[in-house]
Amino acid sequence: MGKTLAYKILENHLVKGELIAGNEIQIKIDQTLTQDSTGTMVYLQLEAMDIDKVKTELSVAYIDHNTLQTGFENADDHAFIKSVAKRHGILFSKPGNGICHQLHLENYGKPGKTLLGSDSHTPTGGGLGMIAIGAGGLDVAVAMAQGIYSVVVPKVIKINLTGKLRPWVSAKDVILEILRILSVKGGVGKIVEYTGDGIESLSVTDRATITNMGAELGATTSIFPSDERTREYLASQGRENDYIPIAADKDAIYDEEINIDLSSLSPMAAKPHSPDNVDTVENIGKIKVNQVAIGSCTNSSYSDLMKVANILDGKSIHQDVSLVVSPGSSTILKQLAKNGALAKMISAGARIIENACGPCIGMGQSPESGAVSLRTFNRNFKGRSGTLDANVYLVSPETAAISAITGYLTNNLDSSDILDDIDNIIFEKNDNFVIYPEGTNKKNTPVVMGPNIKPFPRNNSLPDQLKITVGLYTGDNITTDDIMPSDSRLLPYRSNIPYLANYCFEKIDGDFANRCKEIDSVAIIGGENYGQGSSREHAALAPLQLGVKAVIAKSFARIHRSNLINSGILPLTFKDITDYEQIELLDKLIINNAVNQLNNDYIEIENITKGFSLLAKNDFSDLEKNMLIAGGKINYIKSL
Ligand code: MIC
Ligand code: SF4
Repeated sequence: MGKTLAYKILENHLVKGELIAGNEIQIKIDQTLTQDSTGTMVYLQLEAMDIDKVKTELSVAYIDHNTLQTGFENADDHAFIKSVAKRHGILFSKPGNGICHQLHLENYGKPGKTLLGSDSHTPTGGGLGMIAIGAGGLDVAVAMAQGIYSVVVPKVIKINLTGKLRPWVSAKDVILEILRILSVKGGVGKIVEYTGDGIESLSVTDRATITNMGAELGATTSIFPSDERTREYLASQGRENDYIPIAADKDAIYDEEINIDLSSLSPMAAKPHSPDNVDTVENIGKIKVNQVAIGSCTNSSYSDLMKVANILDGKSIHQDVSLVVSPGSSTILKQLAKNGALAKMISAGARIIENACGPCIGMGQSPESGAVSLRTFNRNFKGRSGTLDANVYLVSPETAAISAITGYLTNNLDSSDILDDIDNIIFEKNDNFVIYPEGTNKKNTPVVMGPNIKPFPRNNSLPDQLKITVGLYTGDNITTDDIMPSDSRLLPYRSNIPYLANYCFEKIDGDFANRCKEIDSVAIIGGENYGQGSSREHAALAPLQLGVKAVIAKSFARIHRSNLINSGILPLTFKDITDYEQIELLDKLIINNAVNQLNNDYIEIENITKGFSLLAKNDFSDLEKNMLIAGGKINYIKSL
């Protein structure tokens, strides 16, 4: 029987377990990446594991999220990460070098390898034919310390692409169409694998746009084969030696199949406030636009920005629009500066901002009250732009640029304007933004720790009787941005969980943190896909700080579920989802014989206030049970 590409790479990296969908396996991790807003926790945890050198082939620490240094906090975090990187043989990418995923694609990703990153958009690397998975920080720290990662084998969906995109339609429209079909939970427990004649016409950066936003499907990862286009891309980055061809077998069996004819697609947009709320630009109509933001790890490649520069060439940005552009990397910015593309954008009235995540994570450029903001980013969750009443639409670079000129959401399909093909160029590299770890070691490099860096909270082992009170009752698709909001005000406190915890669920229920302080042990009730979005383990650590011991939900997003378990918080799934309706805020719940019940098929929870019992599924692997009993992953590792 033929094999999928995903399973071929997993098989090559199998350390323990059987490669059957639903089984837990351990795989060897070749590379890791961290960024600064999750990185401080990762490196505090790595230090707690007391290792000498990392066990991976390559580990990179990027600084790209918290680059707005309005106080000492962010710069202190950068200095901390730099010192730990030196101690353990980790490559350090300085602020200003660019966005982690774009940089990793350009410089380090390799077909056939595995990459684990403490950022949910790590699957960007799938555009190069690697298995690139986003995970919680502790899982990445363990992967650095031990070189392995435990994962439940996902099913594999095949997306068969045929035909060729029309001018003004781009890779972003492909992934928006897939989000329209599958929704933000359609990829949970799955790897999305792309095949078909259509992929030949997609460059590696187009493919990376598609695999990047596979995160929004909830997928474990997404992957394209490595082919001639991959070789071309690696050669343009001066890395042709890293090329190997790799693809699925012709007769590979998939769990599901979707066919998409690229030539039938039109420009699309994800409407407020979810990446799967997708329609065509034409159907949405000519809405007036206040802000256009181009960049992020989804759409900040050289070819994306060259298209933008060519569309803006000789034109003027509409007087009511603020256009901001953040290039993906220093190499791209340098190239745009040298070939005159940057001048074209500036002449048109674009604001060029730092090569960093910036507005994508609310680090500046929040739009005006009630604004319509078109963004080439990957998430449009309510409030993420930093303006609670903004309406954010996710679009392609082409749609963003033309709309910035007209001042309204524009589909330029019928125009006679031709978009030039972007030539393949050889990028000029320099290493001035990178610190290599050679020649340093743990003994001669002290950890540098500013006053804002506080120890992370640790849980206690699971008690035999768990008495919990419902501290929050939420609905479907709660995001990690809802749980632990992130913007320029809160991001500087990513290393200070006690402070950050005061803002937990702030946008949904401003009383939550104070309520928790009145309750001993807290339970949260959630709907479907609880914890979708970011990999930030702060969405587990802040609740842990507030005494949350269990989340009972209809279903969970993959990374957040792992983060809860790593923190020793029980993520329990309703056996019968009608029980969700029977629970109310402040109900008192008891789980008797909690430890023993982890051996049963279902876990019984008594609702003392309402006088009934409900069942939760016991869907934990043996390793997960051990971590829950120990009160989290670090406690478990230390107990071995
Ligand atoms: C995001 O896009 O939400 C982030 C910010 O990159 C997060 C990581 C974080 O919260 O630090 C992610 O996607 O994992
Ligand atoms: Fe940065 Fe935005 Fe990408 Fe997250 S999604 S890594 S914040 S650019």
